[in-house]
Amino acid sequence: MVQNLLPPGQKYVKRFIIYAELGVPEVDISTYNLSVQGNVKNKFSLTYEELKSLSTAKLKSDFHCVTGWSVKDVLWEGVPFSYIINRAEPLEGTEWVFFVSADGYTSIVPFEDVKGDDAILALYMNGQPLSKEQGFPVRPIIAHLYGWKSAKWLTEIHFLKEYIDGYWEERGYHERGDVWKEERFKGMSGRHTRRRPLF
Ligand SMILES: Nc1nc2c(c(=O)[nH]1)N[C@H]1C(S)=C(S)[C@@H](COP(=O)(O)O)O[C@H]1N2
Ligand SMILES: [Mo]
Repeated sequence: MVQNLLPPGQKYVKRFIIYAELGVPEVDISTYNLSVQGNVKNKFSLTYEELKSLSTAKLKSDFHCVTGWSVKDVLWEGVPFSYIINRAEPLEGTEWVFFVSADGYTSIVPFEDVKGDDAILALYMNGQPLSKEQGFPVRPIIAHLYGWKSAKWLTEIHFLKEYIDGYWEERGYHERGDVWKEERFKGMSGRHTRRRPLF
C-alpha cells in the first residue's frame, strides 16, 4: 500500500479538527460496556478494564477527514479488530459492521475492511488515553477509511448481513469510504445499496 503518500484530495493540517455532531456525551466509565452483537455465534460485551487488558495493537497511520484535512503519523493503540471477530465468530452472510456510539452517532463499514491489521478499537492516541472530546473510552480506527467511520464514544458493534445507513451515510456519504479510492459520496465507485431504516 501507498502508506507514505497523501490520498487524493487531502492536505495535511497540524492538529485534529474535533467534531461532535450530536454533542459530547457523558460516559460513566464504571458502568461502561462495549457490546458485540448481531449475526454472530457469540454475543459478548467488554468493560473498559477488559478492553485495556486486551490492548495489544499499535497502529501508526495518517487520519483523513472526508472534508479534506489529514493528520500525519498518529499513533493509535488498542484492541485488534481480529480479537472481536475471532471471539464473536460472525455467521455466514455477514457483510457489514455497524457502529453505535453513546451520543447516538452511527457509522457502517464493510466486514471485509475490518479484517486487516489496520483495523483496531483505539483506546489510546499518541500514548494517552483518548480524551473526552476525541472519543473516550474507545473508537474504531480503520486506517484506510475516512475519519467519519471512526465512531467516537463507541458502545455497540453490530455484525450485519444487510447494509443500513449510519449518520453520514444517510446524508449521502459512501458505504465504504476508502481514502485511496476517494470514496467520499455514494455512487463514487464501490458497491451500491438500498436505503433501509435503522433495524
Ligand atoms: N460520535 C461521533 N463520532 C464521530 C464524529 C461525530 O460527530 N460524532 N465525527 C466523525 C468525523 S466526520 C471525523 S473526521 C472524526 C473526527 O475525529 P476527531 O473529533 O477526533 O477529530 O470523528 C468521527 N467520529
Ligand atoms: Mo470527517
